[in-house]
Formats: sequence, structure tokens, C-alpha cells
Amino acid sequence: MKKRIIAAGLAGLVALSLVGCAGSDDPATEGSSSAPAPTTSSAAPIQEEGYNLVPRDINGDGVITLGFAQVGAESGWRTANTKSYQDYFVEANGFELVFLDANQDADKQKQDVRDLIAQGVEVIDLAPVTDSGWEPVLQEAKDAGIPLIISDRQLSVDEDLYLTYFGGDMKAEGERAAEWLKKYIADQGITDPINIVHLQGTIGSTAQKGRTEALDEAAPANGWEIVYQQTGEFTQAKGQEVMESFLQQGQAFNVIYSENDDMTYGAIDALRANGMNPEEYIIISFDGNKSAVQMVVDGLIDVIAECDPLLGPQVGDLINKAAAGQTIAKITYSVEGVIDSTNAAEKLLTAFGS
Ligand code: GYE
Repeated sequence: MKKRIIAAGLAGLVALSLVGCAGSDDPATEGSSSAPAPTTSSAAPIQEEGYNLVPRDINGDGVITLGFAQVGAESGWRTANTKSYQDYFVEANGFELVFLDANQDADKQKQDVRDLIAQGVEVIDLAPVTDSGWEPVLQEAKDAGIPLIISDRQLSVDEDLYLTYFGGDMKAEGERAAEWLKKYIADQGITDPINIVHLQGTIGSTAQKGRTEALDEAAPANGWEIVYQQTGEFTQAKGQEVMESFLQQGQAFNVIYSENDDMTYGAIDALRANGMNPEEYIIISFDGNKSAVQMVVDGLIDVIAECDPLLGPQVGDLINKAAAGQTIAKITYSVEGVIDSTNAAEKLLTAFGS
């Protein structure tokens, strides 16, 4: 029964968006001949319950077209993430990539996904800028019979609205960073009050929410004070700007908790510009770009909570498995840990980006 619903959905999409492919004998459309081909999009069969859309080469052109709704180009992590998609989703691997960049604009990104639906791509990968207001758009993709994957930043939406999530567990990353700080303070026998400058990522992104929530919980639990909390929007320039404005206040602090490497670079620049030595502060970062890992080796950054950007091949693998009829997990978190003085030299050998 499930199978027939899928086949009918695919037949609808073929009829709708792929004029000129009527002669295709792609096995993906097998079993659809008994289903009446709808002539308008509103007639496309709608899944009543569950999520059973399967990625396929619907138009039989030998490749699966993946529409990727990317966040933007705000960070080194993002650049590496985009490159991993561009490198993997190529014809030699059985794919074609349609890449749309939302420029960190959540409204534009909703339009981007609608454009991908209108273009009739065969699978959509959404890396959501922020986490609200997605239900109608995800429903539209589902109604059009296009399987949708959420990557990088998780969404708390009904499981029936997407095929799978692949990416980091942002709160766990923040918890690892906080645990590291707790242990470091104990190991070093630090008795000074802990005053934390907290540079946040893009407000409303799940990367920001998870990492912020972890610190917001750990601080009161450990008697730490967050003396400043401000978004640097995951960029180096904004990270430097907000750090500068904090430094103008002349308030005491001894820890920087920066939700990505780029803002950390900006904060370090701000410290130096004010004649301060970054090595005198405990600096906590996220991601693990090569330059940041080098800074751990050099003793400038104390710890990085890792976040893996090289999602392209891993998402590709999930698509292939789902296309082959295998059951894939609803949520898969990247394997991540922390990078500090104990393992930075080794981690440098495989660090991403520059
Ligand atoms: O940490 C940051 C990027 O969503 C995990 O976004 C991603 C975050 C990453 O801009 O550098």
C-alpha cells in the first residue's frame, strides 16, 4: 500500500514537471501505470501519514538532482560545508547539484526552497538559517513528492515532514565545551570568579540555540557568571565588533565562549587591538577549522568543540541507502569531540578548511 502511494506521487511529479521525459522506462516509475496521472499540482497524491517519499532519479536522466538550500557563506565552516556538497554531488557519483545561497536571510531561504520545488528537483537538502516557520514549506515539498533532508541545523518539526536529519548535536557540543571548562578549572585549581564573555551565533539558528542553552545551564550550575552575551552572527567581522564594544566597558572577564571559530578570530583581533594578550584568557571555540586548531597548538585557543562540516558525502550515502530501499535513521548526529592541547597536533593533520 505504502509503495503504491509513493509510485503514484512520483508519477504525479513526472507528469507535472518533466515534460519531454514521457518515454522514460526508468524502473523508479514501475507500478505507477495503474495510477491516473494527475494534471495539476493540487491533484498530486498527498501522503496521508508518515514519511515515505524515497529519493529517486524521477526523470530517468541517470542522475538524482539535489537542490541544496544553503545558509550562506558566513564562516570557514560554511565554506568547507559548501565545498563538500559541490565535490560530492557530481555526475560521477550519480548526482547533479542545484545550489541556492540564502545569504543568512531566513525569508529568502523559504523562497529558495519554493524555487527548488518549482524547478522539480528530485531531492531537497535544507540547511536552515533559523528554525521557525518551516512547516508550510516542508509540507509543500512533501505534497510535490520531493523528499526533503534537513542537514547541519536541526528543526523541531513533525517527523512526517522530512526524510532525515544529518548534522551536529548542537546542545551536546555546548555541553562538551562546558564540561571541558569545568574540568580545566578544577585541574588548574582556579579559584578566581569565572566571568564569561559569550559571543553567540545567528540568533534563532539551532547552532546558536543549542550552544547557548548549554552555557546558560552550565553557568548557574557551576557558579560562573556570564558578563556579556551578544550575537556576532557567526562572522569574524561581527565577532570583532561586539568584542570591541564589550572591551570598551572595561569590565573584568577571564573566559571567552565563542560559538564559532570565525568569531573567535575576531575576538582575538579585538583583544590584540586593545593591547591585551589573548593567552591570558581561557578561550573556548566551536567548529575546528585548520587555523583554529593551529591556535590550540600555539596555546592561543584553549579548546574547540568540534563540528563536522563535511556533510556532503555522508548525506549522499543516506540518499543512496534510502533510494535502495534501506531504512535510514530519522536523526543521525555527526561524531564529534573536543580539541585541546592533548590532541590538537594530531587533529591538525585532518582539520578541514584553512
Ligand atoms: O558552527 C558556524 C556556521 O550551523 C554548525 O554555522 C553550523 C554553524 C557553524 O556559520 O561556523
